[in-house]
Amino acid sequence: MEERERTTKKFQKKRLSKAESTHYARTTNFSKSEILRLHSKFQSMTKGRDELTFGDIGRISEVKANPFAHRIFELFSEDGSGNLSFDKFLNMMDAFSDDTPSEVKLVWAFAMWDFDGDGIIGSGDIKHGVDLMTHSGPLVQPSIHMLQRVPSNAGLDAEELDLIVKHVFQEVDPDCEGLSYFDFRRILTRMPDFLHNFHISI
Ligand SMILES: [Ca+2]
Repeated sequence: MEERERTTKKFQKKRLSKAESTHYARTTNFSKSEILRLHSKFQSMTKGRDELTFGDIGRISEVKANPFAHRIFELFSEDGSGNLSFDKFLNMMDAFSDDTPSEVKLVWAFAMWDFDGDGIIGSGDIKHGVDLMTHSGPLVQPSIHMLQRVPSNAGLDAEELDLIVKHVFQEVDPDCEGLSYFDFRRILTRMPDFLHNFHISI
């Protein structure tokens, strides 16, 4: 018997009630059967615990390849810890599903880049994002034009990082006031690939 099957057998999977699956089907883009499948998957990954941690999922290759994966977990968790209850896990999967309107994805993409949560994407946020992108896996989130040319795993030093952030701002925000949600939306709507790549499949 495979190791994974043995582990899965150690706990009893709970089933969602009809009322719960109906509620989730109403509040997300998923059908009831997709919700049941995601619930079963959630329980397999947490081995029956109430919360999914990044450690439970971080080994999945698509997640591993996304430099923003941990940031996304933080964003969707209730307390910013990165641990997700089933509700929050479903919210995350919903935001990244192909049926979710671009406008909703843009709101989440903006929140993802606004690391300090002040409602503006400033140079500190860009720096943080570029740092993540260049120190983790391959680039899977093409972003502002300049960032697309940053080689993955470049391991930039502080000076190089500052230079890239400066270039990004010359391109998108010459006044250096930081990007509001509307600035961000204007830039990204010129880049249809960005939102096309804004998905997670598990
Ligand atoms: Ca910010």
